[in-house]
Amino acid sequence: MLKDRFKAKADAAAAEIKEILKVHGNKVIGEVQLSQIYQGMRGITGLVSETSLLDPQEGIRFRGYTIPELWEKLPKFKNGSEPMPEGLFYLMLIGELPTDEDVAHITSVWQRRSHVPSHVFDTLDALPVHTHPMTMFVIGVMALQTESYFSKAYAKGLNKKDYWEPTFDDAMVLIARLPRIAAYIYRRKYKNNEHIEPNGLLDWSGNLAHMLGYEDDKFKKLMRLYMTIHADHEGGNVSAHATHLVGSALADPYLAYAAGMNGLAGPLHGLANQEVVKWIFEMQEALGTKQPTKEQIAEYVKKTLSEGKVVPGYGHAVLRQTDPRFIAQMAFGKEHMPDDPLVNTVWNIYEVVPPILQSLGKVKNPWPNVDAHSGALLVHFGLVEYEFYTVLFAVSRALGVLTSLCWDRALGMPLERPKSVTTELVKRWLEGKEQIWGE
Ligand code: NMX
Ligand code: MLT
Repeated sequence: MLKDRFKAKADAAAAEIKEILKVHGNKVIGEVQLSQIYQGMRGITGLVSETSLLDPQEGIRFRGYTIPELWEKLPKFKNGSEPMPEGLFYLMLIGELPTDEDVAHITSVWQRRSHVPSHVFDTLDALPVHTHPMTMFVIGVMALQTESYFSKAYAKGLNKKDYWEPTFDDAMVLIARLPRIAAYIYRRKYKNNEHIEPNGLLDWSGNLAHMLGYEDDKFKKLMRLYMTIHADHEGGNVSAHATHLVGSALADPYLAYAAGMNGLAGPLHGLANQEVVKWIFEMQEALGTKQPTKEQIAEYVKKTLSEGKVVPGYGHAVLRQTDPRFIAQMAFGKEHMPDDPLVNTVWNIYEVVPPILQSLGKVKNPWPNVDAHSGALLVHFGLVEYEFYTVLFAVSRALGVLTSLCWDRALGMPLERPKSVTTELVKRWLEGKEQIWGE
């Protein structure tokens, strides 16, 4: 059973970590500079997240595998070339590549557990239709929190050693139900409230595409790609970190995941995927053309910067190269829609923006991130409602942050509570009048 396999892996890892800490617990990792505590804690190693690791040059590795390696090694969708996010979930949870049977098992568990209780739809129906889809999404997740095994078990009295088990059960159920909630929001807001019943025979991503109303096999393929590449980006990104932080107070997985997704809804994080397409549409409008030249794009980028705005989809807090997730989407575009005008505009922007950002002399990474590309692929299939895009990111991100929460609970990770200081204390410390704790 998947649960037993996870528990065996987690017990072995916990014993190993205990031994590492016993012998090496006092070893110092890096040093913290004053500027770092004022500037977003950039570069401070302060978290453990087992599911993936980000290399600034190379990009993300999931349990040691790069995105191209995942394409080669994860089980593929039947008769297709694309791996299934179910396989990545298994890899992040267990730490080993799954077999076809492992993936089929997860698909079938998620199919069986996908029923969303009607009060969740009633809650969504009570919201004004102009509510942003990400706000609807986290409210939908919160309405579903009534189902939490963890909160019920904790209320009854739960031994610390057993925290992981209802967390695992919550993660499986929540992930299984998210496509239905996402699709309900989409159909309610954009498709006259005309809903599409789930198809219990489809895989997790295929069913999401189906319930959204996109039956093209290529769109389903895109959803499998999309759900795989957005799943995780080590532990320090806002959505993963917020989920971990809130989960560390033993908030149940619904509460913790919703907290993370509130962070994902920020324009410097996941909402950047909507901002990219909005920005391109505004550029097209301003220039009166669907296919601006590179010169026109360059002028528009400079105008954006002169207004004190960021160029959405570019830059990263850790990455220092083109995001391999951008490259994976570019490859999809080259294979399936090489002549699409919007996709070609995204590629022209990729040529134009980095030298301009570099010329500012302050942007640490002038290269595109995952969000620079994703919207254009969705527009190609007719999914033009860009405010919805971050909801798709959120469905995928559940795979990473919830497997991490299972690990947090199985390893007995404690309450997260770093020390903060005041500027008054910093000033006294600089004058040598006061010590800062931990020096
Ligand atoms: N356009 C204009 N200016 C930028 C950009 C950009 N794309 N990226 C960084 N800068 C500026 C940044 O605002 C800062 O300016 P100032 O000193 O005046 O405050 C300066 O360059 C240094 O910032 P960095 O250290 O390079 O970047 P930081 O780690 O602070 O922030 C991001 C990282 C991702 C928040 C930033 O690059 C950004 O705002 N990008 C655009 C939004 C975006 O695409 N976010 C999505 C990230 C991926 N995701 O899905 O989460
Ligand atoms: C992510 O996928 O979470 C983003 O690239 C942001 C990050 O890693 O900080």
